[in-house]
Amino acid sequence: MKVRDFPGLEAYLDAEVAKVQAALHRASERLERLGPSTPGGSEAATPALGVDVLAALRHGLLSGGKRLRPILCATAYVTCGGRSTDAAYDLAVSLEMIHAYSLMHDDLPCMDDAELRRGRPTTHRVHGEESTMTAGAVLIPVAALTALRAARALGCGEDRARRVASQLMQAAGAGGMVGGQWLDLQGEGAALEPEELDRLHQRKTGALLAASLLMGATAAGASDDVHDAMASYGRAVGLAFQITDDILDATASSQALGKNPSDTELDKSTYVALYGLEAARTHADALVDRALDALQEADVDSPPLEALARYVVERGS
Ligand code: GRG
Repeated sequence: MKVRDFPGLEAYLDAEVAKVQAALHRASERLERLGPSTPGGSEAATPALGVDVLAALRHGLLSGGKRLRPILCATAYVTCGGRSTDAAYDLAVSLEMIHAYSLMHDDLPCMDDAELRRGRPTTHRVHGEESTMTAGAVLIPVAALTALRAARALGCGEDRARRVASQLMQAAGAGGMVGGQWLDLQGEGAALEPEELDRLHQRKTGALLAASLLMGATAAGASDDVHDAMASYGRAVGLAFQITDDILDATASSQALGKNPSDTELDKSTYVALYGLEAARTHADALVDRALDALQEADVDSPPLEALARYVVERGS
């Protein structure tokens, strides 16, 4: 299995971000229909959402970010034989919806109380806490429905479409991101053991990144071997991503990160505190090797997935 014509990582990321952004705009247009009717538009019955909530949604969903999760999903889909169509990116942005909601809620005063995200004031600082809470919560069912509909549009039968949507919801739920965030909040001020830190981050950050690969592979109807390889790649890259996040939090400027480093301030256990900078880097690199080995063992030859795994640990923000 080989993905041909890889133009190099920078050009690849530019092209992928553009396709993800287009899919996010399609999704956002659908969300706008939940609001009050626009001048000249059809007269809606009672709008489901107010203009302030829609503004918070646009802020959280459309502005910036690396778009790594949808890019991984679309790349896995194409690597496993799928075609790079609009529906593939509609599926991919269901992951970005969950990611966007998680960042909007994570930045709230009751959680990390952050002022800055992606180089801009956080959503609640601009649109208020109520609108941000609501906009984030709305994105959860919208993401599930987006994944289901996109998988159907890609020609997955009903069983496979439901499997894809449930992979997303499982990664987002108590055994995944929400459970990991809860462990993270509980762990503030405590010195976690290595296994506890791994468990926390495999859920909080790793689960959604791993689901990106799984959803792409499942939607494309990958064989069991390739599916397992994508799962192993996703788990390894997910943890490598978080270790790198900790390294960046300890070493990069607010300007480079587009957010204020917060681990020390919030007294969180991190891979850097646990292992030191150099050992944390070595650990992240070893995880990338593990991810690439998993692909090789299943005969998956995907230059973009290889480059994306390296990018996860070499990125500057
Ligand atoms: C109510 C307990 C409870 C949970 C709600 C808030 C929440 C769900 C989960 C938080 C999950 C979270 C914030 C994980 C951090 C993941 C992470 C490292 C984000 C940064 O991702 P990037 O670098 O961001 O991909 P960009 O900006 O590029 O999209």
